[in-house]
Amino acid sequence: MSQQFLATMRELFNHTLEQQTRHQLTPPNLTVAMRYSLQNGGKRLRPVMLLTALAVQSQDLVKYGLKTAMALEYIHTYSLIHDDLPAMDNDDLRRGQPTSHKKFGEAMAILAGDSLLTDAFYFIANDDLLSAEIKVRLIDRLAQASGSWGMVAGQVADMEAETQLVDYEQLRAIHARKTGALFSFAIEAATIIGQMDQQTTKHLMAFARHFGQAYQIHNDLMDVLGTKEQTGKMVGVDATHHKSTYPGLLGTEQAIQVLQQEVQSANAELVALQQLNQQDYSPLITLLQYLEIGATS
Ligand code: GRG
Repeated sequence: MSQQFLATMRELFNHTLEQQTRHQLTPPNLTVAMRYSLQNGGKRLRPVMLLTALAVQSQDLVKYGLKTAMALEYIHTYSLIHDDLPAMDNDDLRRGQPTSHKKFGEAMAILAGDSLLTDAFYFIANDDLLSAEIKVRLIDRLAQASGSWGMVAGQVADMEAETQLVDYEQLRAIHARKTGALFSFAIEAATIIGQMDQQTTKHLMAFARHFGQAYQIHNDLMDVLGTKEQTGKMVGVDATHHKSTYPGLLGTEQAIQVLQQEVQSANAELVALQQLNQQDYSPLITLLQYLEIGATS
């Protein structure tokens, strides 16, 4: 039932995205490169999380989250394109397909990423369904989550950790920003748009923080335990790139344990909310299934 619910949110999101990207007045080659990365099999976890958090509060709220969900997926997509570039992870495959720079060349990949990053803020600024006050808060929070206080800061720290030894707390701090910040924004945006109360916001934000850490541990573990077919990218590359990872630091067994603890903590926040608000949070609980070892889509 909840899986079905998540699928409905994903379809609604995909439909909205398709409408928007089809009508852009953008140079054709740039549109093709942007659409290639936007439309080639992303799981849509962040937008689905945002829309689902709204839907749990009230189905009527979902439409108010669509443009912000698009902005979030645009920023996530830009981050993947740039992360794959030769100057960063130098990956040839993403989602089982050639990466953007392999397909379109490095310059176009950089520019497609630049456009996705910039256009994200346009979507929120031009959302006719939201008040000016809410839009400014969303733009502020998204800028903080993605820029030099958030994802980019995490990416820099991750890069620097390739040549330094980091401890467990430092690793968590890196991934709270690199991977966690966009998941936190997904939930925070829902709390802002849905004007949720303080207690609900507190529990949901804690859920997002645990989810973000768990997502990174899962990602690291799949690089060690998964196959190219499961992950859609080359595996075993973290060790080759001297990345600081959870299995690298803790060993595989303990990394799995920490992953399970994070999933349990995320789950506990939603169970607490169910009791507090007498609402059904099971669609968000179902999102945690993505964090089972072997789960890829
Ligand atoms: C280049 C500024 C800049 C930042 C890059 C997020 C990131 C920062 C790099 C990606 C590295 C990575 C593989 C992180 C692990 C978590 C993660 C973001 C995985 C990919 O996200 P999914 O699984 O991707 O949601 P899909 O393909 O479903 O969209």
